Amino acid sequence: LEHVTIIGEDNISAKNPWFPRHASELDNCNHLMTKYEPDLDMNHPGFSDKEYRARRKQIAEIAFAYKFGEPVPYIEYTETENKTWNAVFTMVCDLMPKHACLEYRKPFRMLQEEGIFTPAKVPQLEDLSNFMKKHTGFTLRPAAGLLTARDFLASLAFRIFQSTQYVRHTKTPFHTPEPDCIHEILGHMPLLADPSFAQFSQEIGLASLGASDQEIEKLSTIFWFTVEFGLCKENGETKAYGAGLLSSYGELLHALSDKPEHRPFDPAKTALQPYQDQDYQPVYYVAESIDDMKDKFRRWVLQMSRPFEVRFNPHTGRVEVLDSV
Ligand code: NLE
Ligand code: FE2
Repeated sequence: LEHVTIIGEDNISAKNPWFPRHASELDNCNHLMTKYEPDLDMNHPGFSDKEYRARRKQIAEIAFAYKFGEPVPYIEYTETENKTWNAVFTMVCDLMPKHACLEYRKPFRMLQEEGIFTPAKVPQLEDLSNFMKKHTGFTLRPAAGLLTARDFLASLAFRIFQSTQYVRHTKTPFHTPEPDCIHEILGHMPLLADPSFAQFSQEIGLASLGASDQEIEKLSTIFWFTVEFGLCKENGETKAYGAGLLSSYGELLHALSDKPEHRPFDPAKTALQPYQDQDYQPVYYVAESIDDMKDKFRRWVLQMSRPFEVRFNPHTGRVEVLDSV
């Protein structure tokens, strides 16, 4: 093994961007993307709905005020919001046994047994955060909307998931192009409570720290075709593990139909695949299994060009930077 030294905060060369070394620094990693917002985008179902826009603002304020270490504030969801949750939850309960992978189905059942997943009410992020913490150490912090890829991926390095807390517009329960808490809760959280998947999520986060813009683009493309829209094989059948599929019964059925193209997951190729985030995907990548996907990803990450390595120290909660050149 080559000689490694831990390098300090000020010692990273100028061409490598700043990145958080501790989860408390994620208070600075909440930069929002402004596309498909109810205030700005005429195609958003909330664009002409004043009440919806006011509600979004109110919930966004909670995320802007949030500081590391605080519990995620409780939200009293409205009857309309609970009804939208109910519509999606009922469909997912129906489709999940046949179409979701085992790593999803198992925690899903536990969430039902613990009374966190119920048909009547949008679950509280704080309850989900505590649930995941017990199983994988993942916790949540509230996000006001779609974050930049760099900020979103950085939080995963600390096993923190930045989650929106508002609910999609009631006119479009089956699909929304932007994340909302139904997507985060039904799509992401069961899998973040699975130890193997949680580890993969942290690894993709660690790989993003201090990466170039070009590498961030590749990592977020891989994230898109795995964590968001991934399919995998299970006993000879194709199942969904992507959160964007498991929170959207419209797209789930599309993805598993013979309409879109299915290609084998191969990080070098998948990383270069252009995608759009407004409508159902025309192409999906199918992994042999989640573990196989993880292995392939790990091997691919080794060819990234960062001049240093990072590792997460679970005792201090800090990311350490190892100078390996
Ligand atoms: N299309 C997903 C849904 O409707 O739940 C959200 C995707 C967010 C990237
Ligand atoms: Fe997502």
